[in-house]
Amino acid sequence: MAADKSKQVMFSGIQPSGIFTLGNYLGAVRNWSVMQSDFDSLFCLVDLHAITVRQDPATLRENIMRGFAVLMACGLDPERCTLFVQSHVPAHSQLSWLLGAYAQFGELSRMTQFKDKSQRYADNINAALFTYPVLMAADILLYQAELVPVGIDQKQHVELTRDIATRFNGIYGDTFTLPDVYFPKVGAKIMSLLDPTKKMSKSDDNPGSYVAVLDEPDVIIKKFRRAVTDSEARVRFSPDKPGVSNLMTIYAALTERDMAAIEAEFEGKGYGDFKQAVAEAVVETLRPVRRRFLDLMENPDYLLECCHKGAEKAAKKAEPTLKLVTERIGLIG
Ligand code: AQP
Repeated sequence: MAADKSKQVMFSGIQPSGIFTLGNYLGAVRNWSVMQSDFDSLFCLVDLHAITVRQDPATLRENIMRGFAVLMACGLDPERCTLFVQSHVPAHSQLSWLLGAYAQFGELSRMTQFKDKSQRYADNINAALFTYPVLMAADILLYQAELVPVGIDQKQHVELTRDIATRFNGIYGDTFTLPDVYFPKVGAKIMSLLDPTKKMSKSDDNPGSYVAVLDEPDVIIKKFRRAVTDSEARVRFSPDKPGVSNLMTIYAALTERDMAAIEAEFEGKGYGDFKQAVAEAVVETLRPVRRRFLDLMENPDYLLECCHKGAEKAAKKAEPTLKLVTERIGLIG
């Protein structure tokens, strides 16, 4: 059903929330960039997901363009993958509505992200926040994706996608491919620099808790200097040292060293040297991303052209599944 039959289909998405964090980068976007040519890859800036939290229209517009530029700056190449904005392909919303009839209230109520976000945004627990996972299922199933590379926090949503697809296939016969989730070996859950028991999150009120992909080098160095560690003053990977272990994870993901090698490298050295080394590795990784981003933002016409071409490609790939689903359900064409 996918357009390019010679390769497996891979799909993933990210919200245009203004800031992309080092967590988004290591948990998701960097791997998308590395894997894009090995698959028939689709990557989507999920603006319809972003409106489940109240957005200022002018800021949202700007964040969508900036988000698209950051994805390209991180290495997503519109010639090698299908890179697009979710709302430009109406089939996502159409399939989401149809799939809503095959998702149960009980299973949606159990989604951790819904529980977290309805606490955080208690004055705006809207229906779309609740049905967010159904739209995510539509995003994935629309392209018959076999692989969904995400951070660990999205595992539950991919499992629900499989449950919805299995239910639909059980009623109407084979319609959807069941997607597998893919996590990076290191970096699937980067923790907050200030509270390493919490996920690094762009909506954290304290910007010191996250590194943004576009942070300036001196800001990054300062944030790592202030990162929470412990009083043992020994670089060691252990569950009872969440702060140090998180920094080691970041360093491991960027330098491709294992934990034993990192422990050996910093044997007898204090946390000051260690934090400096981690910060420098992050700065050097993000420096070219920032440079490419600034270049791309100089050329909004080119960005828009890439957006529209990506949407055209995605819409073509989406068409057969939407047609099949409407037929299976019994709607007339
Ligand atoms: N801390 C993280 N470590 C590893 N992976 C992460 N991801 C997010 N945070 C981390 C992965 O990034 C991809 C895109 O995420 P998203 O923008 O759709 O939203 P999110 O998961 O809700 O990310 P945030 O930063 O935590 O946003 P807010 O603060 O708005 O809730 C996903 O693959 C995600 O797993």
